[in-house]
Amino acid sequence: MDLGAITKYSALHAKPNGLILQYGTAGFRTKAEHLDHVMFRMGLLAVLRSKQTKSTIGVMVTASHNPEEDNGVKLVDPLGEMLAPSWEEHATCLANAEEQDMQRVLIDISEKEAVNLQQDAFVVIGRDTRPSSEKLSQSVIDGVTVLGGQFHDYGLLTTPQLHYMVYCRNTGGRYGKATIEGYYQKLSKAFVELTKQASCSGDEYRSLKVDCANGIGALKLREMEHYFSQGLSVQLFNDGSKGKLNHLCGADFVKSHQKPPQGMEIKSNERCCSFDGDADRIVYYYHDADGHFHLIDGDKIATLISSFLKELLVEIGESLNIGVVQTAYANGSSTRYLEEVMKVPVYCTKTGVKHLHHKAQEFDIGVYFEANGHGTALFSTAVEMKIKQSAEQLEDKKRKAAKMLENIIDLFNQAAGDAISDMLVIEAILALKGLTVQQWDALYTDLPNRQLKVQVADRRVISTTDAERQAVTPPGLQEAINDLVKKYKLSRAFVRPSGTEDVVRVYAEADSQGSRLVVWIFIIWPLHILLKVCAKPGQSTVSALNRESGGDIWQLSCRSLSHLRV
Ligand code: 16G
Ligand code: MG
Repeated sequence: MDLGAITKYSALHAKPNGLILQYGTAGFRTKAEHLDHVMFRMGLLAVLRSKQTKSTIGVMVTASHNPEEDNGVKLVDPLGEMLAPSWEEHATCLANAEEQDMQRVLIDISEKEAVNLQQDAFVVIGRDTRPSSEKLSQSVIDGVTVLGGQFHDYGLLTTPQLHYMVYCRNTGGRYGKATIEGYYQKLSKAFVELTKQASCSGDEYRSLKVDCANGIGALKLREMEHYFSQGLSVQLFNDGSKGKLNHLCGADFVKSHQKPPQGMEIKSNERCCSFDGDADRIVYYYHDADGHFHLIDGDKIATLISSFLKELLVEIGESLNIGVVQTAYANGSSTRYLEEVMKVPVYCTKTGVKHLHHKAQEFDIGVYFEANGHGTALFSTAVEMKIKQSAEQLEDKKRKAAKMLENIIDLFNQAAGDAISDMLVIEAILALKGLTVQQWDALYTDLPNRQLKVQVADRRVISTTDAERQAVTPPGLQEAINDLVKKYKLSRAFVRPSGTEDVVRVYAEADSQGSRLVVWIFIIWPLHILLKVCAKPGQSTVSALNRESGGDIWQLSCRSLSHLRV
């Protein structure tokens, strides 16, 4: 380690005084102008991680669905997974070390993790389309270089594409070729093979409108579309030619506002989808004949995928263990449908892809999705081998199903949830099953639900257990939620501190009887208590609520809270 060079270069990427950042659910994220030192230091850390694992490590510069002015960075571990938790702590320490402590922190990490500093290191880098991303990824490269690491800069990539590259490079090419061309070819070949087998290939199944959130997804889908155009024609909106990244568009906007993105014309019953800013999330939606908007979120995507996989397994005659992984945000109807109708076991983990991914690895086939549209399916190596054999050996009908499964396995990005790959999986399944978007939507009816975010003085006053479904502190909060929830059918509510923003998130759902009012009361009640405990100084409960709901809550809160005692 050339400590002199590190100190010299670090001074060119100086840390702003007093700035403390945390490696959160999906890495570091904040205003782009505060991130130069973090990028340089994550370049250093990636080299150490690469030396320790003797593998290629990825660094992605993106802030996903955050506003354009923000940016962020996350490290990708050898099998395309999120960084191991112990290294998240190292990342936080390194990012927050004062200039004069940097060397010591680097040495500490190397010693704690028994890093052989003589080992070679290789880092691959990708970035999204934010104006700040190019310069920030150059700072990552500075960090890699000063520690003697080799690197390959892929330039503009979606986040899941970078995960794919890392996975390919560390599995000797068995997973695929670590080039953008390799990614396009692998997915498109599987998709075209699958759609060739579809009996219904009318126009309805062939065309799809895609809102690209004015982000990297547009660029990459445009590059890729001619590879799969035999099976699907995509019409891109919010492609970055004029609008602002994630502004009034994209998967996060559509999911949280439960309305279509701006900049997209939707005719009734047309199938549409939205990516987020780095194209690792996808949600579908349509307008019915009466002009009502219908959102098809991650829960329904998981249901479609897992039921299709289960049907194929039955046809092949394989009894493999298949599980679905969700978070507390999964709509209660989806969980009931999966467990009771489809008889598929469902598991709940904390929010954040790393938790779901980890749980999904326990099954022969693990399908995981967050309601917000982030997810994929994982297949164990044993399953992949078994299906490959079946596709060669079984007799006709079974062979056809095994072949289909083989292609579906290739079509999933098993390194990370991937909007492009998920979109192609969904389109293939709809075409193969001859399902319209309305039929898919009708699998079950979502319980009415609401989500809210609230700023509090210190979100850490709230701690949770049971996969974030129960609040442990502040005292009294969970009891208040319980008291209220038990009065309404199929109702559920929870409060959790966000891992990506300085806010508290609140979720509630109940059956459709008096849905809107009931759901708002659910939210108002625990929040009322919550804000009494930890409101920002000078902020009144109602004004905070009112601001969050855009005024919607004011009248309701007056009426519905007047008879409740807090
Ligand atoms: C990040 C997470 C996502 C989570 C979201 C909200 C990854 C790759 N992404 O986008 O899983 O749902 O943050 O998290 O992990 P929050 O509610 O804790 O802010
Ligand atoms: Mg994202």
